[in-house]
Amino acid sequence: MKIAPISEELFQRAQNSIPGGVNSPVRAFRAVGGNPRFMVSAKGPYMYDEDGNRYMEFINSWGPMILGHAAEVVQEAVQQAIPNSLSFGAPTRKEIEIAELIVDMVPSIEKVRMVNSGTEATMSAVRVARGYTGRNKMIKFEGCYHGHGDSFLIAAGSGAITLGVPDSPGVTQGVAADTLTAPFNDLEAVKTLVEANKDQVAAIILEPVAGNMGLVLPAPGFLQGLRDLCTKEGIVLIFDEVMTGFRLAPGGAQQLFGVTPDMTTLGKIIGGGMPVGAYGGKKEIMNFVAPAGPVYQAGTLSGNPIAMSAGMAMLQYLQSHPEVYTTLEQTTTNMVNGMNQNMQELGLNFTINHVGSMFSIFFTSQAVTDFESAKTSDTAMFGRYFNSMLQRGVYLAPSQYESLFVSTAITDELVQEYIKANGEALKEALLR
Ligand code: KE4
Repeated sequence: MKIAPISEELFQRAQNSIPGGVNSPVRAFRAVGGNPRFMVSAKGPYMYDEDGNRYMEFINSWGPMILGHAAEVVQEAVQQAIPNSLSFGAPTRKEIEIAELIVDMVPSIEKVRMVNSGTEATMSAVRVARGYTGRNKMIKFEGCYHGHGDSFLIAAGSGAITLGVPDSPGVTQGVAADTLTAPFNDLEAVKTLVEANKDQVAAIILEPVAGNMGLVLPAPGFLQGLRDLCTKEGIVLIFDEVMTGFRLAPGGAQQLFGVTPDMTTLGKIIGGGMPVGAYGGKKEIMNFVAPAGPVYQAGTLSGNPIAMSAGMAMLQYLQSHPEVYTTLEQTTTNMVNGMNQNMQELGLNFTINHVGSMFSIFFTSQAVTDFESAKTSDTAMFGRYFNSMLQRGVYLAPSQYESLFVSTAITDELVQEYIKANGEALKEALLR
């Protein structure tokens, strides 16, 4: 039984000085019950909490740790950069080098601007799309999450679902009026919205593989249909690859599915664990960004040398080791096969969605293809399952509406350990 008295005490103390005791809502375990574990270190496949408990983990810091925690290649790059000061607020060679690498790796990107989070990336990309087209409206998809920018907190995914406040207070009616939503994978609904708002839609933004309602794949033809619609209507197609970028392939989901957006937003892996986001796309669009063009966007720590060192090391490794992606696909497939075997033995037919090194178990027997079907999941049972896995030393995302991530640190032996824990936890979750 993994008890965590120090984490319990720290969580009580944290709530006196930090809203909800955490610096990002989903970390608070509100969706699964119990109190969060306070971590002190992590290495490879493991995280270690204040009470000395060890967890094999599948959050990967919500994506960045694709090579496992404290990967040597990233650690060394940061350690070499630190003596040269942490930030200049002036241009550096390293920013050019990482921009050239991103242009080389991501099919849609001809020019790229570094920022400090995925939220900054998506906020900026939509502003640029509006400035470039002179139009105001944006179409997003129910259950997709693009960070906490006002325009996106409409039928948002991730923590917004967990908190049960899909339309967050503080988002004005004016802002909400310019955000249109459609069900994920429903191309006809998008066409109807575009027709009803002729020449008013600046951008369609989506996660090409949705990870924030749990993992939901694009239906065959959906991405290409959006691509064709945007080309026909002069709408900027934005792939939010904050989660899928460098995760599903060196060139992200757009490389995997062979559909090229006009703009791409990036985060997570691009910083190797440091706070980095980026947005980029066609030159003719990106040349609208200040100071090259009139659309303003700025950031004190954008492109800072430590974050660039971490990100550069991570991306260079991934570009020069493409075998990482086949390894991760095989490891994750083995995990999924083991889970399906467990469910067969227990007479369960919950839905597992999987692509590359991302997967989700939905506690529903329905196919999960959009937000509505994802919400048929039994979140109470998920909460019991989550806590049973935690007690077995397996740390999962504390919400049904999140994806899980596999790192290269997960060995065949750990796959077997995971499958064993999964079987026991499913059985236990059924009983209570
Ligand atoms: P950040 O501002 O959290 O760096 O990125 C926002 C964002 C944008 N786009 C996509 C597709 C994302 O997945 C995210 C952030 N993802 C969540 C996990 N579902 C971050 C975890 C959290 O909010 O603590």
